[in-house]
Formats: sequence, C-alpha cells, structure tokens
Amino acid sequence: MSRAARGLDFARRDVLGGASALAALTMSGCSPRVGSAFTATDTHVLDYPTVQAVIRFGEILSARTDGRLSLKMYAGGQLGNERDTLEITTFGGLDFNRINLAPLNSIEPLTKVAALPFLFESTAHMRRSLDGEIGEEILASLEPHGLIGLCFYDSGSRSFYNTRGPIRTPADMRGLKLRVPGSDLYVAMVQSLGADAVPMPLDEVYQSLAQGVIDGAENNWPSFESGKHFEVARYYSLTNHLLAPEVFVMSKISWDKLTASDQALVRDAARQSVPYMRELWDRQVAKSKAIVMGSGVEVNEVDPAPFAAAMTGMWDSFIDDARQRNLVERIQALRGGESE
Ligand code: GTR
Repeated sequence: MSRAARGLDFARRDVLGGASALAALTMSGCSPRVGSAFTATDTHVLDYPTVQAVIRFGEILSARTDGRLSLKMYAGGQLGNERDTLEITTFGGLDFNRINLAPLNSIEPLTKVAALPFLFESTAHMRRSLDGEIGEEILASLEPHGLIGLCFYDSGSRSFYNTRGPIRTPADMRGLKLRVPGSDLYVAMVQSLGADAVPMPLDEVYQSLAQGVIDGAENNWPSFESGKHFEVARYYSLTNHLLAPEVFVMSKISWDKLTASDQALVRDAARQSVPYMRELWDRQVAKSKAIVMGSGVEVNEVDPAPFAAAMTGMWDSFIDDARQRNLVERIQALRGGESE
C-alpha cells in the first residue's frame, strides 16, 4: 500500500447518510454528502499560495453549506509526491489535489499545450488564455482520466538555478545535470539546451543539490525559495522559459457521489479561490525574491531569444494532433495584449 493510502483512513468516509439520503440516492443517483471532511493534498508547505487557496476553497464550501461540506488539507507533500497522490486521486483515495501540469502531461495530451516553453509571453497572456474557453477545454480533457479539472492557479515563470555558475546562453548549460519534473516534455526541453535532464520528485531536489547528484533545476521564485533550494544553488538565471500553470482537480469518483447542486457549489467555490490565490501569489513572489536576493544568490538577467529558439524547436514532437494544434493557435492569437 502506498505511503499516502496508509496515512488516511479511507474506510471512515461516509458519503451516504441515513434513510432519506438513501431515498434520494434511489431517485437521483446520488445524495447530499454528509459526514467526514473531503481530503485534499498539495506538495507545498502550509503557507504557500496554492495551499492557502485550497484551504480558502474549503472554507467557502463550509460556509455555504453550514459545515455540511468541509475539507482537510494535507500539505507539505506529507501524503507523497505529485505523481503518487495524483494516482490515488484518480482511484478516489483522495478527493482533491493541487498539482502542476507536468504530472498530467503523460496522461492527457492537451495538458502539454499549456506546458510548452515560451508559449505564454506573460502572466497576463496565460490568464487571458486559460480563464476562458481554452482553459475550460483543457480542464474538461481530464475527465476521461478520472479527474475533474476545477481551475488553474498561477505559477509565475520558471527559470534555471544551479550550483556552478550563471547561465547566460544555452552554451553555459552544456553538460549540467538538471532536475526536471517527471514529464517527457520537460526532459526534452532541458535536452534541447544541451543539458542532462534528471526527472525527480520535488521533495528530493534539496538533498540532491546538496550531495551533488544534480547541478541544478528550474522553478519559479516561490518554489526556489520555499524548498530552500537557494541555500545550495547560488545562481539563478532568469530564462523565464515556462509559465505552465498549477491545476486544482477533484477525483471523478468523489465527484460522481455529489448531487448536482453540490457539484455546482464545488465548481463555484474553486472559481472563487482563484483571485484570492493570485493575490497571495503576487505577494509571495515579492517575498521570495527578497529572501533569495537578501541571501546573496547571484541573480542574472538573460536574453531569452537563443533559449526560445532552442526550446520551441521541440514543440512539434509534442504537439502532434489537431486539437492540440488548434489550442496552440488560439493561445498564440491572444498574444500582444497588456502584459505583466
Ligand atoms: C512547482 C509546482 C509544484 C511542482 C514543482 C515541481 O512550481 O508548484 O506543483 O510541480 O514545481 O517542479 O515539481
């Protein structure tokens, strides 16, 4: 049994409550949920914006149902890494999960679109694209895989950091061993720059940097800071190559047990947590930057052009069906507006 499954008493979950619920079940196929709290998990620590946003989501649910629906958050990766908890979520062992797009790349081709390097030109462009129909299509594509995509959260932009020296051009990356999340797309992205890609869960990165198993990794300011990677990797080079968003999902098995009105409530509460998350995110980026810079990490600006030239070359190997191409074109058509 997995670490996560051992950590929870799933048998305790009480989805149906008493005779009236049973009657409702007979009539509608499902009943109002009563009893134990929903479970949710996130790889990040408790004060991270994604975790706080999901907690806020739970508070909204609870307030709107007088406590009938509530949520218990297992933060800090205590139930396992994203890949493992995602699997448990698809089997209904966890109700909610906040993950990055990366672990979904091998499951659903449409998620690769929003994880393409240099596709989004700014956070504003990413939001503009994913807040509307394009985002809805990507979220809906998760359903056949046992997941209900509820909303996207911000994740800023990812850049490379390492223990060796500043990266200014792709040539500086040659031979570096760089950790990536477990996604073929990320592997190809790093290889296209001449570095060696080492897929690894996030919670192993600090130790691997400290022991020299890897030379570096890539991530946004808050993850670089909150995972303490900056204490070991003292060079952060602002390639800003990726603005792949975070995703908040629900297990379809848990979803199917809800009444239609509870489902609508869940969707609405998730949507309401997005502006809150963005507010926390902007504050967190500023705070993480200050901590990292204050610690003396050498941060350098980078001309993105040669990185973009190398990395967009691998798009074609991942965008190979008409639906993906259509989404890429629609996202590109939204370029050029106000940026952030
Ligand atoms: C973070 C993201 C996590 C995880 C992590 C990683 O930015 O919030 O969900 O995907 O990156 O690199 O594994």
